[in-house]
Amino acid sequence: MTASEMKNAILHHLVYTLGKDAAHAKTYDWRMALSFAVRDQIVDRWFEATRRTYAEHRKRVYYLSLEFLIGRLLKDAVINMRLEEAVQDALDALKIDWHELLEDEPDAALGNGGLGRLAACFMESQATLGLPAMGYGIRYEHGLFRQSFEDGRQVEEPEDWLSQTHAWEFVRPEVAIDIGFGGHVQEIGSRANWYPSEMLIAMAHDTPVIGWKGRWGNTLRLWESRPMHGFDLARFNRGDYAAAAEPEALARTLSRVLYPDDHTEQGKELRLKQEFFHTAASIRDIIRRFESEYDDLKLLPKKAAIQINDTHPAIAGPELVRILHDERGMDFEEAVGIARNTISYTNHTLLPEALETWGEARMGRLLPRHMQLIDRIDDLHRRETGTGHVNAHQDGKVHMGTLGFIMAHKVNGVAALHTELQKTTVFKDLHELHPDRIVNQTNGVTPRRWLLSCNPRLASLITEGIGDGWVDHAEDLEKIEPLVADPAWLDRYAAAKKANKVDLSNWIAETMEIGVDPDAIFDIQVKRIHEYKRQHLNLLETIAHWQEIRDNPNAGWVPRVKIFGGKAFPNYIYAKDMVRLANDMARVMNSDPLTSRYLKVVFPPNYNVSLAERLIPAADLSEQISTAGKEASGTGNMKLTLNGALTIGTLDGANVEIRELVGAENFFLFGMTAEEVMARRAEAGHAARAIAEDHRLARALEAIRSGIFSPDEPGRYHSITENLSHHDYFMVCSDFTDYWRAQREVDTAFTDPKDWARKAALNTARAGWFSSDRTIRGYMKDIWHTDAAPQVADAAE
Ligand code: OX2
Repeated sequence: MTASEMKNAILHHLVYTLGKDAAHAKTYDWRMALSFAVRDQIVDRWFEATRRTYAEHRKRVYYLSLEFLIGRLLKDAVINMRLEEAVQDALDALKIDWHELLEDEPDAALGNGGLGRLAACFMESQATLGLPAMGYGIRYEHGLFRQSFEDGRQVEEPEDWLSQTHAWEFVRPEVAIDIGFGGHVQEIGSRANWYPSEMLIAMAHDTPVIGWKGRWGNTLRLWESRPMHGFDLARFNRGDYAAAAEPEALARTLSRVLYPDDHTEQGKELRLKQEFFHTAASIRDIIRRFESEYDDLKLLPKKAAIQINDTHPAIAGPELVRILHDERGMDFEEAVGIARNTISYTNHTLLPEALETWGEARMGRLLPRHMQLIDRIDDLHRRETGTGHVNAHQDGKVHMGTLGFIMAHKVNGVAALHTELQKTTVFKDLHELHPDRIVNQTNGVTPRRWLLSCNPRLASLITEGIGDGWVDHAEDLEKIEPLVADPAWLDRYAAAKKANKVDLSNWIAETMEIGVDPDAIFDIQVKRIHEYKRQHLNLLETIAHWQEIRDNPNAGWVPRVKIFGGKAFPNYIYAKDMVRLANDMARVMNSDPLTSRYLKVVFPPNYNVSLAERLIPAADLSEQISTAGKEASGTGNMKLTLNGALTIGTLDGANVEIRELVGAENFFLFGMTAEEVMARRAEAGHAARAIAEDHRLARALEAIRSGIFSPDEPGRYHSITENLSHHDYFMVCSDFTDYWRAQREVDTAFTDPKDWARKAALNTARAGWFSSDRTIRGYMKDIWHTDAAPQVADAAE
């Protein structure tokens, strides 16, 4: 597409789709017009992919996830369709600022963190690889809350990305699926009819997901809940206005908000209803699509693979059995076999508090037939394995992890260490019964968004050196290794990083009124705020460092900017205290004339995908400091590595694999191993001992206690200091000394800029394996048993 064709397309949509005259068009109108013009380019390719999938009777992958953290879509679409030049030139001709349009797009935050972002990267990689696939999620009216700070405290406000038209979706009123809850069951022999007492409708909204060079397009289908019976006109006419609207309001609440929990199990009825709503609509849609092509349900595992993203859609097993057995008349055992061979389950966490359970009473009331089927599935599983002690329904609860495991042919962990720990902890008994079921698929991230799009300076330097093959064969990044030996090239690598840091410094100055030195170490910890991720370990080290600088302000310190980003679950008081402490520290330290040249603390609010795209390219140091054994994988760690940040980290999650690939000498390792953590935790008084043995740690804790950071309320952080001194389940104190040592190694390494740049470039060169393309290929081979389709011709540049 030429620039002038693009310009005409934009103007056409401005006038005929948006009904706006160019003379009065605002940023929003131009952005929408551009989005529609770009979307037009995608649609034919998307259709072509669908046509081929049907014509060739290909197996489909269905990715069921309660979260898709997709972020903004415009730049992604422009880049993958290779329309950047045409768009730039067209907008120049129209005198419209491209960056202003990009910033105007709402950030679709239909997820909490890594789990949801992984789903989004997977959608993009599936499209890039030409794998016929469909993502199923919920079209939350309000995504993850918007975070702001008031006096340093986190304040949550509703996020409303849908208050404007969503440019990328197509509404499918004809794809409307009935969903029931409650009611009673009438058993007829082994089978049953379920008569729900409450009904609503799931309506589909489709967003095309286009792969690199437009070679393939898949669909992200998001369900919106709608009332089965609309508005009650009779009541309205009687003047009962509120009651007339009530059924509608109730039905719509199901897709109203995303639960803002990352790792806490939410024992809320509405959450269970959301899960069933999402899963039942998706399963019914999958069956409908299957039956439009085939008439033998026994073929289902050959033609469809259903991946459930954590346990949230784990009711898929019983629901599929219910359809096959109760509705289609298939023998029960055969139905379980078919369901199991179709479904596979990804586990993302070992934290006990995050493993979902539902009380049998609630489950029995909302899903009476499913409750019966779960008992029969347990019964069959006991007979199959000759054991009595592993049940999904146990101790008055339904354990969704066990249910997911029993109803899947493969269960996967998300990093090598996590998968091994699964076998010895959460799924120990199940693993002994089914030793071939657990497999590993180490996570990955899409290099299109997380390098090509977010870091154009580095991306073009790489492409200039080795061509653009790395974009869809990220392992090719290793071809830059020979360039790393060339001092001139390394200077350019360092210059690209520096320029990104200058951009970020300017943004921080403009938006937060904090001046930071672009030559300082940009030390970044961005992720959900949680004790296991240990932002407080970082904060304590920051305090200790600040104190040492104050002791001796002229000792030639290596300047640092500590950058934090992340949201705390609204009910997680401890995590919110950590946020406030960081902000209180920032206030005190940034205005300290003795230290502020050397140390700044910056916590931009509302961390989301777009902010990640801004921060990550500017990072020198990536903080991956979770208690070993607790972070299943991490994916931010991969994005930062790819963008040339060196990691300071524990042997946890994918850090282990990152370190192996980039080389131990290019990684700052510290802390106990998962095994050591378990042993140390068993020792009484471990925290007190660690504090007694490290005067820096003791002094940092004392500073918090003294109220230096909260003079108006000295006891503000009592719960943090008390917890760390006496309990410290996440081993902050026991890992502090080694963390301090590693941080000083970082300082020393940074004083040799050439060697630092070399290490950083080697991180980029060796991070290609962490592409989600590699991960998806792994799922295709080991779990889905499916091939990619021959792709549509490349979109020309
Ligand atoms: C996250 C995990 O905490 C993180 O380690 C992992 O990288 C990510 O999932 C993607 O696999 N909710 N979020 C996660 O797990 C749960 C549960």
